[in-house]
Amino acid sequence: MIIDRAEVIVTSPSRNFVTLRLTTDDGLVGIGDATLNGRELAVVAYLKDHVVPLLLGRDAHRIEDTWQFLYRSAYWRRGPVTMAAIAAVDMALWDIKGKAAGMPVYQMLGGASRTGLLAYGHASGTSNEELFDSVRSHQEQGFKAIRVQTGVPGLKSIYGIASNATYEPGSGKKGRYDYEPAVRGALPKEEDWDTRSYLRHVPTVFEAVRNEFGPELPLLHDGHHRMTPIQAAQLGKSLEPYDLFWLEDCTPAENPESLRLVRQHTTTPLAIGEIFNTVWDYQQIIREQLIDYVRGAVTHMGGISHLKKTLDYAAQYQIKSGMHGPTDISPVGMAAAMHLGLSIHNFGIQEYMKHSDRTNEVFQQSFTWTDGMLHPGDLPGLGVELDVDAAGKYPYEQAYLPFNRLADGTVHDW
Ligand code: EZ4
Ligand code: CO
Repeated sequence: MIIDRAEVIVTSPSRNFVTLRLTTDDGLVGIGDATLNGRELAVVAYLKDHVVPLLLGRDAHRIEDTWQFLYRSAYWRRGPVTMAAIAAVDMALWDIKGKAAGMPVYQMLGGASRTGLLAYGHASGTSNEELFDSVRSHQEQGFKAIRVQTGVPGLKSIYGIASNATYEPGSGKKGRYDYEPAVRGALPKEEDWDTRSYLRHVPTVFEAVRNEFGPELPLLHDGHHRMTPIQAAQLGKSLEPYDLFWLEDCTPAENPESLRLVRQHTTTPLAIGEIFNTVWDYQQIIREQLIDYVRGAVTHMGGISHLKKTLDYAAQYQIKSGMHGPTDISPVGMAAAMHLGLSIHNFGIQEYMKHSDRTNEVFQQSFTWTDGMLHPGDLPGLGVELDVDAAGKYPYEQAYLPFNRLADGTVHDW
């Protein structure tokens, strides 16, 4: 089973996606997600110029050896571009192995450890009424756990709030925060930020949500790296009465020491790592039990093989998975997350945002969504097919994530 074709396919149905497609000499096709939001073409170049030539002629069965070869032979290690490229190769090879074996990938990872994956959706609003509507609409869609993001009085525009986002053209649907459709353009959009206003306002919103929806509903919140350690400690403490499932990215992720300080002050569970790339980024915070959930994505953590190693390590410390699942993870990356999540023992929760109809036209999927639970389905491999003709209708368009400035113009973490 020799890899005799490797193509990199860029498509932008509602946002940009990068897919690696491998074909073997016996005609099996595997696909992997290499999407790095806002920096997509860097991964395309890495794959086309430096990975594709190394793959041709290799045995498609040798997933671990190919991973180690791509990681170690480059000399330059880690980083989002390299690890997204390796992730795509890893996913595509698991897809091929599944098809060769006639088994869904989760079966090859040890089989199902549960019947389905609890998933959380994203509710948001600039006012409490709008937020409550959004929570209700997510409950109507079946979500049993909900992330809550709120506008802050005095701030014009905050990432994560639906009403600030563009609307799906012609759909009549309310805007979504996640920029699907992505905000196309040559420059990132600038937003404003004030941490003190945020820290004052957020606990009042969680109190209102608990009063409205009761104590049972699991609630999550994403701090999006905006706080200093002591501010994060303050927020974690002030949210304790509202029993959060997790507080995500409370401080910038580069400095693991920050989390020690946060931990000393609050029992609010912490989730970290959507921008991490390797087990080494997690090593200290897992060993010192500074987090409760690993947020890494299969797409950005070197694929199924490497994220599984990370999650197995975390399992020793009772730390669970909370894999990143925004719409900038393609349906291929989401399927990989579902196979991994179904098989590991220490699954926690899966982030899930529905892709647009156009994205679903390009990526034909077999996962199911039943009563708030995801399941990857039982087709051999990952269970996702890329319609190359449909993909070709939507060429790449430059799009950026937004960024923050404080009132005095200082660039802030966001
Ligand atoms: O900002 O996916 O938890 N989810 C998030 C996301 C990320 C984007 C980055 O590409 O924080 O919305
Ligand atoms: Co996040």
